[in-house]
Amino acid sequence: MKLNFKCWTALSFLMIMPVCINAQNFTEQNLANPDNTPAPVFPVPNERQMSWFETEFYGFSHYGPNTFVGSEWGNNRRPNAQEFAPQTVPNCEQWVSSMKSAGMKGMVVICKHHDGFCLWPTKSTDFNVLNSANAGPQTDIPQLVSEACKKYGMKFGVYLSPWDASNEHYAEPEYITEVFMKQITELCTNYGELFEIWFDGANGGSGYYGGSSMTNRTIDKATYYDWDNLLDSIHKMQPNCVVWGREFRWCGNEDGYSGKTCWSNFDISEVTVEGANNSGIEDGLMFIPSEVDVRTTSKWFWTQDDESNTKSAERLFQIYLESVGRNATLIMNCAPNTSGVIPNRVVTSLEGLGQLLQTRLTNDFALNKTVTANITRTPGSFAASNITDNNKNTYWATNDGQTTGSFVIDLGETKTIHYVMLQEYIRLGQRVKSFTIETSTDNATWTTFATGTTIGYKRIMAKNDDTTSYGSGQSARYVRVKITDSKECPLIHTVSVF
Ligand code: FUL
Repeated sequence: MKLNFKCWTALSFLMIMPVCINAQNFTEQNLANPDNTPAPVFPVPNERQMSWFETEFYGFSHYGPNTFVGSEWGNNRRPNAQEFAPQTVPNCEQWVSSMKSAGMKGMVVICKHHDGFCLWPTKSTDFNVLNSANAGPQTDIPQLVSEACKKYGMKFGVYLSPWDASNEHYAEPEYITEVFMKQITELCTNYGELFEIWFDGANGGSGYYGGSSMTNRTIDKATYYDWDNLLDSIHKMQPNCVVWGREFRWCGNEDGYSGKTCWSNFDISEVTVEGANNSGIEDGLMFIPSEVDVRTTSKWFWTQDDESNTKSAERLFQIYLESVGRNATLIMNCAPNTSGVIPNRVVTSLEGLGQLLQTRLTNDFALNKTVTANITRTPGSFAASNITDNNKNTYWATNDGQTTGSFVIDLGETKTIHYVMLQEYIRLGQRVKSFTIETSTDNATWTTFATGTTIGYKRIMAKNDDTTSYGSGQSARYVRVKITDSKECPLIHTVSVF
């Protein structure tokens, strides 16, 4: 009797089990979703943001009257277009080729800084190159840079300061309709495709260089520029252009780092909160990823003295790890001098950075290597081998509700490794909250390489997350990544080992 009962119990278990397995595995598969694609975890990026993220690293160039008088913000001078006095038309090809040598994939050109001087022949104000000195009137900076970008296969973007410290209409509605919007329209229609438009958040309050006769120069930043309509207008003219402050955010500092925890999720109302800018907001409702802006020297505009502050290639590499390697993009300033070129010292550091990126982050030991996961989403095409197939559109996933999982990459032979790069399939939302990387030479004894929190578009982990030096690395034939917490099932599209 006892035996029979046991038999029945076992039999019923066996009969029920396939149903349970089906119930677990087929949750997301239905007629509308035959591929069992995981449901998105919102917010998710738009196409513009995806291709902006993939640009990863690009430059900008603070250049204008400030270059010739050695100031950063105009310093309350009366507007004088003659201060912009290049002896020859600047060599914008040299700007772009130097940036390319560093590994950059695009350039954002300063078209108007806070002083209000327009580096192109705009119809919106007389304070522009046409009234400048020497070769100034022949100098249409966005034109020259966009041509150079085309020639060197680089993306092209523009920086336009909303704050205009010299325009007499600033702080009045006329400035938006008759000046700012006209400038945006000229830049969006005359120079080809833009990938990014940068609107600086700086606002110097009363800051009218003409001085005391003008009062009431302060504005309400949240409403004055009519951001929502501005965004629509820009996208009508430039559908592939991401807009500063709305589609990407300032990282919260100008020292070249994003938070180790860095969510692309954010809320517009937090745009000015420094800490939030740096780490994002885990449950933020909008996808507004981080952009790190940094100088190659210590000032935004060139001065002779500041050349001695040029950062070394190693320091720039560290900045790269702490920005691109922390789920942000990196925009690096390379200020041209009065001769219209980026100084040699800066070029040397840029080239050095390009070489470091080449030698340290291109030879992927994991490419096409075998990957074994402890759990894989079924049915569907979510195999662990997707992680090393060099295809950004395939990914490994776990089943719904399974917020942890691990996989082992077999490098085939023991290597000395310095960096592990991880990428989530963020088209379906950023998910991972914590992970651990371990290595082994025998697939039995494991040593921790590094632990981290968020991954996002890209996370590059150095040993012990120490970005300060290249170090001696760690011996590894097997690399194990454990996702220890995630908002929903983790989706990992690539892991590279260098
Ligand atoms: C800041 C500006 O005030 C600096 O002059 C520079 O343009 C930098 C990129 O952004 O907020």
